[in-house]
Amino acid sequence: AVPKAAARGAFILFEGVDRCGKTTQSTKLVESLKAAGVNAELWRYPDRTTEMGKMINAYLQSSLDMDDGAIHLLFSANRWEKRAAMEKALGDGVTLVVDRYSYSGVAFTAAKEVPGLDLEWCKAPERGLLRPDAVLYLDMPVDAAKTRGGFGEERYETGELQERVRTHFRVLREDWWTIIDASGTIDDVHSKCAAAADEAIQRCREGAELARLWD
Ligand code: 2DT
Repeated sequence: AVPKAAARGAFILFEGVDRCGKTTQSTKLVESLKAAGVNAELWRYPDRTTEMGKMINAYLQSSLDMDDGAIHLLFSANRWEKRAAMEKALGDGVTLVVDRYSYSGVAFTAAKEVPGLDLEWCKAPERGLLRPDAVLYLDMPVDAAKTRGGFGEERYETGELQERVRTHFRVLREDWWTIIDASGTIDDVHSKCAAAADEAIQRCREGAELARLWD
């Protein structure tokens, strides 16, 4: 008999405003998936380790200034440079848990309210990138996020900008996203994330195909 092709991994994305718990939850999800025998890896965007990522890092830390359109395209290019590697990993059966992606890219640049850089312009360079199998949107009011130790020192870490980011996430939201109230305990939020992740992994095992943005 012809051996059955191994199932592909699932692309599971965490999105949400700063300090909503994405990093904690994505780390915890990978640990629990691995403990359950799932081949899983944690990826994050921006990926600050590449040459483009180093420029993005310098921009976020304000040691480098850049035009708003140019930095937007650089964030996007930082996803494009990893696209083949993501596709390969998923094809090899690795489930990728990803901390931020194109939706952050669009929501943040659009929040700057620069004339000409509207949502449609921001979405265009993302077209053709892999579409996540699941988006776990950790929902939290900006005021509540702020009380979690306050925002840090990086560019974009102000309440006013984060409010506009949250508004844009609401516009970008699609009905297949999983919206999770991020104000619960770490364990509560985790169990909701784990349930949504299991469901996505199952769909991939059953043959769900990888799609592309913005299908
Ligand atoms: P963290 O590394 O703390 O998540 O912050 N951003 C991110 C963009 O403006 N565009 C993007 O495409 C992405 C992925 C969000 C990274 C900061 O960079 C912003 C916060």
